[in-house]
Amino acid sequence: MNYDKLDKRARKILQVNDRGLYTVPTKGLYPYQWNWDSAFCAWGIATYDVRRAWAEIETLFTGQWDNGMVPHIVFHKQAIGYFPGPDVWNVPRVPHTSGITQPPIAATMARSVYEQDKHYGRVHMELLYGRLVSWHRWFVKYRLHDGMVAITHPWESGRDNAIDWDGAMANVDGSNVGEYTRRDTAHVDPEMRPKKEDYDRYLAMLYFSRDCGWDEVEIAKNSPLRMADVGMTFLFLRACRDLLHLALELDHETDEIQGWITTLKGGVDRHWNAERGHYDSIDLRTGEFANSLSSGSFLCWYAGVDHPQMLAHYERIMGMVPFGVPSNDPAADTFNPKRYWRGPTWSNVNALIAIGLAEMHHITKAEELRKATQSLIAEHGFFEYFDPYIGTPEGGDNFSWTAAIWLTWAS
Ligand code: 9WN
Repeated sequence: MNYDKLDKRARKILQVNDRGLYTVPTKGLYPYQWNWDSAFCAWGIATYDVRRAWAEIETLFTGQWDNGMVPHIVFHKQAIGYFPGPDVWNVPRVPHTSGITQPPIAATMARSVYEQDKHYGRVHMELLYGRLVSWHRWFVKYRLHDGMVAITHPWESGRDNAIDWDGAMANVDGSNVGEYTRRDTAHVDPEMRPKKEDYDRYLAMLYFSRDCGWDEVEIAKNSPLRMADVGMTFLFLRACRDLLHLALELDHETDEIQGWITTLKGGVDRHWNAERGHYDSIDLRTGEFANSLSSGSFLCWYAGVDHPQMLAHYERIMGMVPFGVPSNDPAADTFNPKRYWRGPTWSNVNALIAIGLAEMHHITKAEELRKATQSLIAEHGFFEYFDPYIGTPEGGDNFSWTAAIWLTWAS
């Protein structure tokens, strides 16, 4: 396998998806700037152009709301092909944005970009730091429940149709959203995307929050779905640790961030589903565990959390599929190797899981996962996700975060 050629191909993908100061996840399917995609892109771009990597993150933060929230999509310019677009979200600000957030990995990725060239990055990091703190404060103020991070919409998790939300989604009424035309299924095989009944509910949740003026207090009380997302808690804990590191580096006060970390560690304990023996999401409307072992649970190591039972689950699951980590447990009856976050393997999640495993001294497992992901991309291309049984590519092609993951970790 010629890796030089693949490095070039990865850069080419990031360049083709470059819209000047931000990168779209892939042409057609996702024509705007997505939050955690951009953070991954910055990490990747920093391997060859640190200046452009800073621009990526800074452009994302042009979408930050006055209350600190960084939205999941920034609609810099009108584009065709995506639904729901800016007209549906109807957020009264410029640039137009969506009204929900996404996994807060920006502090983590900004730290990587900074470490690539500290001399050049110092001023950028100083300027970004306050914005990162205010986003994290927003999470702490509006989204922490017993130290766990709550989502109000599956899109916030970044793992849209994961099985974690099945129980809670069943309680969301999607019957009144009227007619609409999906665009995603025009780009990708509908078998690989969420079902119509999921989309109806996604829209019902969007309309609820929009119609109450994005009032987080009202959303916390009455929105149709509120889940403590195990993946978000782990990623936020990791990001707070990285923010703490940056605070020390820049000589800023650290008490507040240290307090968040302590609170989040308590949340991690709350996520433990003792009956099933793994970290799990919780439906905050009913207080019940989701009883789902999805890839979100395996982000524990990335947050600096180890547990022998999590390792045992990991070994069992990785023994069932040649191309893991599957986004759902292959032993679950909800498992589907094609449908998006209900089975397929995602290279970006693999990178985070493996980096966490290595940091927690599970070096061999981390390296095996890196090699497997490497061959998946080398043999099948820079796709959005892959079939964990046969490795076939799925979803969008020429995918930015897959290219970024190749450059930073997989190659
Ligand atoms: C909704 C862009 C995004 C990713 C998410 C992934 C998918 C969007 C969609 O694409 O979500 O945000 O329309 O399906 O689930 O993780 O950020 O790549």
